[in-house]
Amino acid sequence: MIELASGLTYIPDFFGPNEQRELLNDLRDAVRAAPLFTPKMPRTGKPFSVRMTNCGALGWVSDAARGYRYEAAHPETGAPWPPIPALALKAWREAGAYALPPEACLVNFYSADARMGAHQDRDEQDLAAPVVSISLGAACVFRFGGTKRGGPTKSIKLRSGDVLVIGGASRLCFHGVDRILPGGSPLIEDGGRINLTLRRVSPV
Ligand code: MD3
Ligand code: FE
Repeated sequence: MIELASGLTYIPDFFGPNEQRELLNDLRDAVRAAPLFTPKMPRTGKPFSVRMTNCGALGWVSDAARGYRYEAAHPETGAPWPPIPALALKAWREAGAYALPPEACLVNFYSADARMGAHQDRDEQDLAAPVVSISLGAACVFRFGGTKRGGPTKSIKLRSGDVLVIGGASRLCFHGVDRILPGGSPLIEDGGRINLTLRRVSPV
């Protein structure tokens, strides 16, 4: 376990290869039930380069008309989100160590050329709860800074099986994914990357 900043804990290789495969299999089931969609920026409607879906009681969605929000149903099928995979719940319990269970599990799919610009995650009303992030497949360059945009940043490589816990003073830090790195993990055939983030949404 490595404390990258106050409240930002990095746990390399939290999941071994067998658990990574089991989690990936559960995610294939989840995507069958809740197909990937492309979130759009509020107002402009500019598409994200990441495709996504969700598991859990609530899922994060975004479109031009209504912006960022959590919803109980898939934006295209109207169906409830599938359950959060058991191994993701294990990471929440063991690494997140928060008294209440997660309500949302965002599932981001990165193709080799996808990225995520610097942002804060503040659509959740319970900001006392940590966010637990799980990486699968290709490695990426993850960049994080402080709570003000434009301040100093650091970057680390996130690899398949790694877990990050973001809480405390880091909960509102700016962060993003600079790029996906080629040739790391055999887990996902086409060089893609998956990131899961487990979150509490409702106020306590
Ligand atoms: C720091 N995902 O879904 S995971 C996101 O790899 C997101 O897909 C990235 O940023 C990804 O919002 C980074 C690590 C992470 C996740 C949530 C955070 C870092 C965070 C929330 C607050 C602060
Ligand atoms: Fe984020």
